[in-house]
Amino acid sequence: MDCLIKNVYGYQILDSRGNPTIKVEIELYGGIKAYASVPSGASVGKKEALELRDKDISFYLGRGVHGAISNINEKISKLIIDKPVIEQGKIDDILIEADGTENKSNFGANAMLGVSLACARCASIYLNIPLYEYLGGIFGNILPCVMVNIINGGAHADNSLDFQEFMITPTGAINFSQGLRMVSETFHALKNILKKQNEITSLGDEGGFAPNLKTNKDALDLILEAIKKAGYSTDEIKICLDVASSELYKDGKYEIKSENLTLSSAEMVKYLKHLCEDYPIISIEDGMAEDDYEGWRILTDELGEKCLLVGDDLFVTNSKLLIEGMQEKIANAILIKPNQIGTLSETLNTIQLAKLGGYKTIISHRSGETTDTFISDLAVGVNSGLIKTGSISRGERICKYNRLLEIEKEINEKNPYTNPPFNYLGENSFYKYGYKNCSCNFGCNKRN
Ligand code: 2PG
Ligand code: MG
Repeated sequence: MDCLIKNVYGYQILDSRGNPTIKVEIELYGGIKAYASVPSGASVGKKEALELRDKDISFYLGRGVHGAISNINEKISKLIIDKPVIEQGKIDDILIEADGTENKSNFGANAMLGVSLACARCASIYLNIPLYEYLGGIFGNILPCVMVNIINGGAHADNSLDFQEFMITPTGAINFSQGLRMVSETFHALKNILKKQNEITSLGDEGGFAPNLKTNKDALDLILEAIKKAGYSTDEIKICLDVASSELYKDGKYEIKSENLTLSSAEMVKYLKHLCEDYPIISIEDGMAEDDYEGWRILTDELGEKCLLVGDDLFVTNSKLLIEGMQEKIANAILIKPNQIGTLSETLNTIQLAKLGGYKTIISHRSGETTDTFISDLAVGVNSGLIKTGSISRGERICKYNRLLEIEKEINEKNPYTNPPFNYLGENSFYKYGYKNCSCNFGCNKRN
């Protein structure tokens, strides 16, 4: 049968930091071939599924992936050859069962994810439908609102900023492409401001600028200036943070080194609350450390009504941890990174659970990326409403935005009659949750 898997082949490529990662090719008896590549994080949550590395220091400083690749070519291939590629759930179940560990440490989550994603892409080609449609059917048609990282700090840059990501999000945009334009113009305005201040304009791992600013507030002030310079207001563009605070948490305290502060959980919440009062911040990711459940509780009580509180290290795309979080009533949104859990089916399961529990979902890249655009299709397919995939620079980030532009065009062509609501959550919602397709005479060019 044409849809049966004939061959599975894993091989090494490099990610955006120049470290080895995995690309997988799936070939069907019918002749179709498809590929998927696996990203890699720098600030990795303790409970993430295991990324299998060789640890041979003489080869790529221990970051080789030969072991994971031979698991694909010698073990996983035998398990799924001759299986129908359209049975994603069964394929993933086979991988999970044969791996047999809680954290995918046998095959490696990198090996499993490459195979899992390549199968989905192959199935979509076999069925002759776009990947987002394969994932979401005709129901998957909301373009996500972007959270764009324009200043990098923490583990992603060699500068003095404690917070890992300072992002902007175009809440005033009426469709995806207009939003992208707004953040691009702001990114370039920021570059000009930095140049004028003789600050370095070199880029961090995710393509945002990595200036040596004294405090986190200095970064926020610069962003406000850039928004204004680009001709927008803070009604139209808001700020999102990834504090990545597991990295700042030492012996039960949060160390904000740039400001010489050592804070208890309650004090850290106060610090974040003040930032939200002083700046148009609508989303805080990992505001508290992955183990600090009590801190998360205080944070959620204080800011849960006004701000997206996003669990990244806290939930690591793991449905069990998400359920625990829901029971504890902590956070109100989850970052979704497929390589944190290791298969597409488990990723979809966590997304579904989040939606049922009223938690918002943000599909996310990793800091070490490839030019694979799977997450763009995933964001539309599951109507995530939000995506974070780095800055408006560096090819491995831009390709995800460009894929979303393509999808936007395709959806517009298919359903030009659909009435585009401006904000799914009503006028008073504090953030934007995606765009339905928009007929362009409705106002997309309003700002021209
Ligand atoms: C994060 C991610 C992506 P990393 O913390 O959210 O921005 O970084 O891939 O290094 O974990
Ligand atoms: Mg994060």
